Amino acid sequence: MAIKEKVDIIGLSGLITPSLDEMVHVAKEMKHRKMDIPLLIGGATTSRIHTAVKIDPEYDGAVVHVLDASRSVPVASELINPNSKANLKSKVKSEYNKLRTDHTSKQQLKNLIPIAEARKNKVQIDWEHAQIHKPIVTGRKELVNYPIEELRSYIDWTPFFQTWMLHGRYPGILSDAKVGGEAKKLFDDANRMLDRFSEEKSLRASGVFALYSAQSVGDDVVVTINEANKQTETFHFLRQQVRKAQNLPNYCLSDFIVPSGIGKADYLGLFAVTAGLGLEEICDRFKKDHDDYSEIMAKALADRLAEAFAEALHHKVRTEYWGYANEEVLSNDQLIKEEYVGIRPAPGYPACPDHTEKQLLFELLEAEKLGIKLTESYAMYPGASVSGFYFSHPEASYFGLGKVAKDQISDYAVRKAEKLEVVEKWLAPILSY
Ligand code: B12
Repeated sequence: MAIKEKVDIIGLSGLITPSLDEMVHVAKEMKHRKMDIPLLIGGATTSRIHTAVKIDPEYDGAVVHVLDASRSVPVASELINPNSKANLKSKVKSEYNKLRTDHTSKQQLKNLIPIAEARKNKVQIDWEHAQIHKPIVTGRKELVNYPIEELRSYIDWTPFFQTWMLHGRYPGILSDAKVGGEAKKLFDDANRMLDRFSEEKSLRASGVFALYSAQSVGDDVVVTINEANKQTETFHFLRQQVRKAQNLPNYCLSDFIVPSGIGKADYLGLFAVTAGLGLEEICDRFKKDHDDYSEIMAKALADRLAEAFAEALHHKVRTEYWGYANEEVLSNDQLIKEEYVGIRPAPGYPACPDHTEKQLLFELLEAEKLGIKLTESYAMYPGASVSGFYFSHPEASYFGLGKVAKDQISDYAVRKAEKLEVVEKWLAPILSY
């Protein structure tokens, strides 16, 4: 297509890790076809270092990582100007070459400890005395066509303005001297569109969650999905391997669930929500009217509602379905700041970067029944969807896994009964070898 249309530049955008591998594939394919069209790389999950180490070596044409869309105009102008194109290409190639060399020497210096040692330094929780709350509702529960009106109060508006490149915190941004006028107009338009979605029932939200009894077995968490026949399934987690300062543990999410030897029952929650049902049809209508503004607005609102739904459902689970925090009283601001007990890490986030764990999550939740699909590269469709786990222990906290070593990944592949190279492919950005 790009060759047929004689395009000047190809741009690739990556939101989640699996897109990174796809970008390497595209670069290889372009080389194979002896193309010379410059390749621009951008999006939340991309980085200069990944572009330099993984993508640039696969393509002889110019490969440029652009951090911010506003930078793409000057870079694109240089790349289409015959006088500056070659210069920029050789400048970036040599910059990336240096980054690759520095990266290799830094990798060798990384201060990682053996996984056996990291496991000994797990989070210490006094399980003997821990109060574990049995959920009021166990098993799987669907929430079909959840009212959008109820989700509105859970919206975190600050990222909404970031989508429109307006920086500042809500609600202050509405009266900001510089961007206040524009922010207010966007906010009013957004609320009018939300009113319309509710009236027409054109945008719909559905979700599902499940609460299962669970125990940790090493770095894994085993859930019993059928108490009668004792059918179990296992979620696999990774442990921090960087050498820690004294008294700081090497975290793993399994540390927040009762270990199997203690003889107590604990619980793990699973969830998937979407607020993107019907969005495609809404966007098609806007496209037909060449109304780009409304199309972007609809997508931005669906993303906000998905996040709001994740927040609202977590709130309901804590206070009603699981009920371990039934006396919780928090303002919306406190909810956004996550000042509640428990966490809801999502596969792909820094504490559990393995997107492939969504496979089992989706199977157990039967999320497809709600209209949420998992693509072959573990992205969710509709895009405005979130899925993850609920941990209830008061000491459960978010953390960044950081880099991990081969000893852990080899063991992880065995636990997942997966080929090492497959595991390495999906976890490429966190491998330190
Ligand atoms: C909003 C958001 C969401 C929304 C919307 C997602 C969507 N449909 O786009 C929701 C809530 C639905 C969501 C869900 C998920 N998310 Co999310 N999300 C974000 C967040 C907070 C902002 C992304 C965003 O839209 N930014 C605004 C846009 C405008 O910025 P941008 O994408 O970076 O693009 C800018 C530049 O990068 C550049 N650019 C982008 N592309 C290109 C291309 C070219 C060629 C050029 C030149 C420039 C360029 O231009 C833009 C403007 O400057 C990021 C964290 C972050 N701060 O980046 C996480 C983030 C992307 N999400 C993440 C994850 C893991 C997920 C989930 C998998 C979690 C889960 N298990 O549910 C799901 C996946 C959803 C799916 N459909 O599969 C991770 C990805 C990590 C990874 N390495 O894989 C991030 C980085 C958070 C984190 N720190 O861990 N997410």
